[in-house]
Amino acid sequence: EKSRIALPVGSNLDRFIMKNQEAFPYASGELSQLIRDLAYAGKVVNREINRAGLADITGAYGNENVQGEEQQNLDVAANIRFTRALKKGGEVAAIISEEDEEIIDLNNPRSKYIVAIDPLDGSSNIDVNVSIGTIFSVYRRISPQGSPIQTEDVLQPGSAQVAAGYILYGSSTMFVYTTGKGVNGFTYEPSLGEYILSHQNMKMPKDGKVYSINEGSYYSFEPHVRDYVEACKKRGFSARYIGSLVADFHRNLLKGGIYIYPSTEKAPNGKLRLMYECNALAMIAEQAGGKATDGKQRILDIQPTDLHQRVPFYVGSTKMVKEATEEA
Ligand code: P6P
Repeated sequence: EKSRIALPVGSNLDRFIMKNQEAFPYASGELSQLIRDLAYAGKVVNREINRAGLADITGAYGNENVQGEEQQNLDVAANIRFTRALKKGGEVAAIISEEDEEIIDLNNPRSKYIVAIDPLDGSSNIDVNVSIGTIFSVYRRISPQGSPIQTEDVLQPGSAQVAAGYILYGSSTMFVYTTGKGVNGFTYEPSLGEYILSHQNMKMPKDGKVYSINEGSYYSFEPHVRDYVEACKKRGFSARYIGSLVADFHRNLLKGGIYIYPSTEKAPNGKLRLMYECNALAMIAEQAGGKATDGKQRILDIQPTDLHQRVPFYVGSTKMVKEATEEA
């Protein structure tokens, strides 16, 4: 559906949010403020990432996160920045994060929103100066405002998202998000401290010639995945796998392509997390005309059972996702 917002490219995120809010008559401004709070935290994290090489805060933190992964300093710093910004912003009641085993209750009982976030995905790439990203989903809480947070508030299917997006800390830093009326991309201009509207009403090509998958696990893929990889090679498609989900996803969104993290022997449910990686990118993909499944069902239809559950992830150009999964 064509984005309702028509602003000249070059407009900034604040003005876009304001116009977007006008487009939602019932909007009372809390979601707009929440998006601003995320965008602000993204500016702070962007600055810390750009200094990481010098400030010697990249080296492994010595702790492990709930995933058992070495926690990089920046992982921890980013989680603190986003949590603090959302708490101070006052619009979010609770957060689930890749970096925290349990639900983070922000003690904002009057707030009506829940955020699921991967503060810094691909953090193992920090030390080698490869692009990394923040991924976020926003839900409306189900239990009454003022009451304690319930599991039902945080384990909602992706189809219940009221907003989703990512920040890509790449050759330039971009803020890309949707509130269900199309996808819009903003490029950060550090000298102004502003996100400038650079990609209005983004659409993912229906087909593509780029496939992103870790072929190092080829022999532990399911047969239909091996068959699809072979088909891509026979057609001379380009293999592009950055090892950083947001970077691969963003390129495929712009140019067409498919990203696959399938079930493997080591990771029978794949590696990526439903709540704070797959759901957000699945909403962005669908809003841009693409597709996202776990190989059998629409990602956004999956009823979560655990904060940190993994799902196989096929996301990108509709024609490619259909062909790569078991759909005819
Ligand atoms: P592998 C990074 O750790 C990440 O979560 C994604 O950003 C990336 O696409 C994937 O995992 C890489 O995983 O197993 O291929 O190294």
